[in-house]
Amino acid sequence: MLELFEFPLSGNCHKVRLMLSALKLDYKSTLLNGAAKEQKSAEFLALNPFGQVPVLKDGDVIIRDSQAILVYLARAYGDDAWFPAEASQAAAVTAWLSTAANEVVRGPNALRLHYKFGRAINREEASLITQNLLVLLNEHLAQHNWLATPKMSIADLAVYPYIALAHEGQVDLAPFVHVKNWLSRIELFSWFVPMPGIQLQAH
Ligand SMILES: N[C@@H](CCC(=O)N[C@@H](CS)C(=O)NCC(=O)O)C(=O)O
Repeated sequence: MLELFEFPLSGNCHKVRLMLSALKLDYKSTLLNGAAKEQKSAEFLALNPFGQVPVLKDGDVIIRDSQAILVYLARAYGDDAWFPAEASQAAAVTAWLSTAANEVVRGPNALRLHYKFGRAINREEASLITQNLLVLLNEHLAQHNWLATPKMSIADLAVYPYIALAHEGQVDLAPFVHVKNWLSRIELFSWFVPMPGIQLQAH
């Protein structure tokens, strides 16, 4: 059986939970105790030398990094729409996976770590990155239902959690109507699963 090593309050882990649910895959959830730094134990470092969750175990296959896990699940268990094989669409999806690992992490994710968990950050820089990202996302989503391709893909799941959790970093999404509508479209899927902190958009 698939095994997901995770923290309940991690948006990176939530991406994976969404994908597992969308693909109707059973899995064992192994919760790590972040306060006790269980992710830095020798046992866990053997799975991920970076000492971070999420990690997915599928038999002998061990994958670290939420974006990589989405790619793995799409290719191993999903249909082509999740991560298309066609070159330009694969590149478009990958560009948004990079955005999830870069601007989303340095912007809304950093602000949430600061305001919810007390992490020291450069607040001015994180706020600027967040505003730029939201303006860009809003303009893009004014023209497209989904981030990368005509159908929903792993690009949408990779970006979703930390935008949906942005209010925990004191970010107001009210001016970004198209972003809110996109969150709502994702939350309307029957397979959508919530996580603590996510306030569902009004439908
Ligand atoms: N690039 C990684 C980042 C993973 C990450 O930052 N994980 C956090 C939880 S969201 C973590 O494990 N933090 C604990 C630590 O770094 O010790 C991914 O996308 O999975």
